[in-house]
Formats: sequence, structure tokens, C-alpha cells
Amino acid sequence: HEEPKPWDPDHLRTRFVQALSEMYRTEVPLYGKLVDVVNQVDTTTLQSRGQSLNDLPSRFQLERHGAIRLGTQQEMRMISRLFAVMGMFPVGYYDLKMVGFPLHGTAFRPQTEESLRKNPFRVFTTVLRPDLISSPKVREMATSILSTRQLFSSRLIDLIDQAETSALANLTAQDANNLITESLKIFKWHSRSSVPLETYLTLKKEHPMVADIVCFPSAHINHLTPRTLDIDAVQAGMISQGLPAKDRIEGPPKRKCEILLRQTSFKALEERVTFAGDADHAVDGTHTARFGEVEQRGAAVTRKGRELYDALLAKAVGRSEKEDKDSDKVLKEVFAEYPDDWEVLRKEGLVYFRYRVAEDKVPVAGAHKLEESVHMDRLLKEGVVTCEPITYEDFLPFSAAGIFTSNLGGEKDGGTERKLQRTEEESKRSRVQLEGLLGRKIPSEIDLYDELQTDSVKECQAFLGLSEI
Ligand code: OOG
Ligand code: NI
Repeated sequence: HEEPKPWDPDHLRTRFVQALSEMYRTEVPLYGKLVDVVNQVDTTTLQSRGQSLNDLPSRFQLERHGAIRLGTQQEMRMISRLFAVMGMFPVGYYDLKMVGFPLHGTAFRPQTEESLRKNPFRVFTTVLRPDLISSPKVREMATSILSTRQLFSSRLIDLIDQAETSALANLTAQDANNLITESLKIFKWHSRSSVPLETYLTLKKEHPMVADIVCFPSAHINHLTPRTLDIDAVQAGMISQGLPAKDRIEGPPKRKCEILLRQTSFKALEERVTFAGDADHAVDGTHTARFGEVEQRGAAVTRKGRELYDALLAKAVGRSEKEDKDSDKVLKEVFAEYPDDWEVLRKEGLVYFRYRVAEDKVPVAGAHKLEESVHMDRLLKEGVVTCEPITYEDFLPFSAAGIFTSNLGGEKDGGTERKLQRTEEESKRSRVQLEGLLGRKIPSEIDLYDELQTDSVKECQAFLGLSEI
């Protein structure tokens, strides 16, 4: 067993999420409580399957996602360089204008199967789009305040520069420790706002997100989400422990074959903040931004599977608005149309699978040696190849909107449009802008799953010496 090198990106990522989780536990004690509920639920769930926590793949041990909101393009560029050092790269474009927020972004996460297996930590990272702030006065105010913010210490910038340019072997374990410590500062909560209360209120009136982004010296992480095996039980557990849970779970309804992502949260805390004033006239106030979230991850769906999901979700939303019925009941009814059997999901091309040769069955496979091509269905039937659904590693913007909205406490004033909008053409343009900023294409998550599936089929094909599967 070899010690990981201090600058191994997968190792750095794991150390970083461990440190972040510790920091967040002290900052938001309810997060610690939620993690405890998740551990209890997962232990019970596993017991009912005759298993224990140790039977889970190691990636489950500390599986988290976080979210941060940045203010400027420079900040976005720098964070992408930092995340790259930790083996996290942009995947998927999320245009939150679609759900009424003046932000867009991407998820930074590991992209390879191997890195994901070690630790799939991901950060949903958005950046403010001043062009979507409708009031010129507020836009000017926001950009001018942000122009002087220093999110990254000069020490951190040096370390990132070094990690990019010199051989990683030249960097010491101490440098790696410093990288973690300096990085945490970006995500840390500050109870002291960098602006006076009046400025805060003006920005908040425009959009609460704008105030959250602009008024603080850091990009405080606004939630750190654990993954659970049974989100319905966690929801019930949160309620019974008196955590201020949101009233429904976002995403698909409970199914036998879980797909995509189901999420719920507890309401954002109202936190004390001191606002800047003239030297001795600092003013106390509050800010609401940080909340708790938990998720259950299911299978990655294909484009066809995603279209079906989006269509059924829209149908369910439409119906429950019209009929004024319990939305979970409607969701369940509408999703009866979504096949709920792995073999059907596979054959209809709705879900992505990872195929593997069952090596102990290879003598049987030998029987196919001389054949040009064998259909996958036959290999699976004979047990020569096995398959398992690929886990969905990404996000669902409409679920995010549901969670955002439950945390905004129904505030509806302000000029920035908060209604759902169709913005496909525009989205394409803003995506290209973000790609320009990051200096790389943002792969679509679906293309990555597709590649994973295709590669796994090719591996089987090569192993079995077949010309085609
Ligand atoms: C981003 C929310 C997105 C999720 O789970 O969908 C997200 C934010 O609050 O800034 O984390
Ligand atoms: Ni989240």
C-alpha cells in the first residue's frame, strides 16, 4: 500500500473536502445534525440489506457537493485553476437565468471513472452576470464593490502558479498543507459585511443573490450536501428531530430504479451580520443564505431519458397547478409513464450502463471467439458480461430552483426577472462566454456518460476478441 503523493490531485481533493466538512460543521451546527441523521438512516438501510457502512464503496465515505457563488470573471478563472489542481474540471453548463437568477455556472468535478471512484466531490459554481441586473445604478454598485475584493490570498495564487508550472515533485507536503489552508479561506463564512447596511439593502432589493455575492469578503460556501441511501427516511428524520425541513423532495418521485437526483433541504439560517459603518458605528443586521441539503443519487439518463424526465416533470407541474392537488401524488401518477425496470430502461436506451466482462465466465465467452459480432443482449443473458447503471454525478437546475425559492422566503420585489424563462438561443451565447472565460470547452454531462458507456463496451469487445458487440 503506497502513500499517496501530497500533490496527487485526487488526494488533495479528498483532504480538501475533509477540511471543508470540518469547518462547515463548526460554522453550521445543523449541518452536523443533518450528517448524523444521514449516518443513522444509512446504517439502518444497510442493516435491512444485511450490510454495514464498510460494505459501501469507499467513495461513499465522504461524498459531498458544495455550492459557491462568485462575483467576477477573474474569480471564476482563478477558482477553475485551483479546482484543476484538485482534479476538478467544469462539466455541464447551468444557465440560472432560466429560473430567474442573474447567474450562470458549471459544476467542477472529477471527470474520469477512476477519479470519481476515489472521491466524487463536486462544487456547483456560479458567477454573477451584471448584464442581467436591470438597474444601471445597482449594476454599477455591484461591479465597483467587487472590483476591489481579494478572494484569493497571494500565497494561494503563488501555490497555484507553482502547481501549474513546476514539476509537482518540487512541491513539498508543507506546500500542500498551505494550499488546503489558504483555499478554505475562500469558502469561509464572515459575519462582517464589507458594505454598509444601506448598500446591502439596495442590492438585496434587486435580488437576494446579488446581495449574497457582493456584500461579503469571501465566497462562503452556502451548503455542503451529503449523499444518502434513503432520502425519504432522512426527510422524515429531519422532521422528527425538529430540523426546519422543506416540505417536499425535489426531483423524480421515489422509484424502484432510482434515476438522476432527489434532493431536499432545511431552511436557510438567519445569521447575524455586522455591517460596515463609519469607524465606531457598525450596524447589526442579519443575512439569510446558508442552508442544509441532502441528496440521493440514482442512474445517469441518456438524452432520450432526460427528455422524458423533463417532459414528465413539466406535465406534473402543470397538472398540480391546474388541479390544485398534492404535487407529490400528481408526480407519482405522471411518472408511472417512466419505465421502472433496469432491463427495460437499458433496452429502451433511457439509462447509461457500465458493462464488464465476468471473467469467471470467459470459457463460455471463448465460444464466441470466431464470431464477428455478438449482440450485447445475448452476452448479458449468458452472464459473460454484466452491467450496472452509471451514477448521475451532476445537478438538476429545476430542483436547484425549488430549493433556492424555498429559501428566499417568497420575497418578490426587485427589478431582476425571477420568472421561468425560455432562453435557449441566449443560453448558447452565454455558454460560449463562460467557455471563453475558462479557456476550455465545457463538456456536456451526457456526453461524458455516453463516453463511459461506449468505452466499457469497447473494453468488453477487446477482452472477448469480438469485432462488434
Ligand atoms: C446553487 C444551487 C445548486 C444543487 O444542489 O442543485 C445546487 C446555489 O445555491 O448557489 O447546489
Ligand atoms: Ni446543492
